[in-house]
Amino acid sequence: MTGEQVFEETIAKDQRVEPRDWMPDGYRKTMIRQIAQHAHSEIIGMQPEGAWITRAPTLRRKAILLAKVQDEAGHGLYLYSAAETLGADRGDLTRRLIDGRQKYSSIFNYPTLTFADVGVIGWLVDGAAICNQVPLCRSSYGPYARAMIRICKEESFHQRQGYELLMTMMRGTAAQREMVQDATDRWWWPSLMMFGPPDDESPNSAQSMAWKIKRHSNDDLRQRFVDMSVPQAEALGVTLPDPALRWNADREHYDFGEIDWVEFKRVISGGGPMNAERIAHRRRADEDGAWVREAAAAHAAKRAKVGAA
Ligand code: FAQ
Repeated sequence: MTGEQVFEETIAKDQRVEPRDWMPDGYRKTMIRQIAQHAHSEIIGMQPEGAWITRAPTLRRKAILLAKVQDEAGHGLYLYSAAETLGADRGDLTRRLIDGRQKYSSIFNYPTLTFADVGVIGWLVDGAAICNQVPLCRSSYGPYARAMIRICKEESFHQRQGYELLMTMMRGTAAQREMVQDATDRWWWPSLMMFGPPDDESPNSAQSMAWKIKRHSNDDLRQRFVDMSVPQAEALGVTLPDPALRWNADREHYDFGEIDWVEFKRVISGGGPMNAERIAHRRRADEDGAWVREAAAAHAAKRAKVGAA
């Protein structure tokens, strides 16, 4: 059998493609694109919540938040390693991010204005991430699918910590309840955008689904997330900011209003409220870390020389 036939059979049989296997160039390119965007999202995604670490209201909340943000860093590094199994270079991927040649999730281009945002990010953003990523545990590329298993377990903890934080605030003062409602109002629509453009405007979906990289369409996962979130909002006592949101007994799903796709396009092309700041911060961190990478490389070269002698 040719490499191509083996690849086709692997996909047809729902088995995993592994790094040394033959794969079409397009498959490799798509996987590098998706994994890199995902890794960049985790790394840039440290910033909105990271901004609250020094201002967390109690030691307990600070410890939880610190652990969560560290987890995001871990996910990013884990995913860059998965991209490296496809021949990508980590430094090159970082440069592409900083130069605006590769994307990261639109959601991280919004500001975190109060501590309630930390709770709402856990509830809605991690909630959406889980919804999108659980099916990716069955994605056809082995290293990515396996990375997703661990990442999803940690995202579940993140989602619960967010929801628990919001529950606590909702039991607090009227001002705290208002903060939770305000944060929900600001994050709800951007969370729905995390699932990507509508199916009929998603250029990558058909091929990615044929290759079993994606298991469900953008719209199907978005609907799943809406259905999951409505009862959670009710239990919490907040209103989701969508007057069109209502149960549709025929479809057995919630109907919801029109997403502002103009805003989505603006944010993914660099025009969101925090795009410039997020990238500037990442660039600064990269420049500040240059000496560490140089020192590590020099040390490794020295050791290799000693080893060779
Ligand atoms: N933002 O043809 P499609 C997290 C791009 S969770 C920015 O539908 P595809 C955890 C798309 O890349 C967030 N760009 O694309 C966390 C494509 O661009 P290109 C990360 C978006 O790939 C929580 C173009 O639009 N999760 O970080 C977005 O088939 C809390 C056309 O779109 C993942 O990355 C968007 N929202 O489907 C961390 C999950 N949507 O390169 C910290 C893995 C679409 O062709 C705190 N990724 N685009 O120019 C996926 O499942 C998919 O890549 C989709 C997009 C569903 C995101």
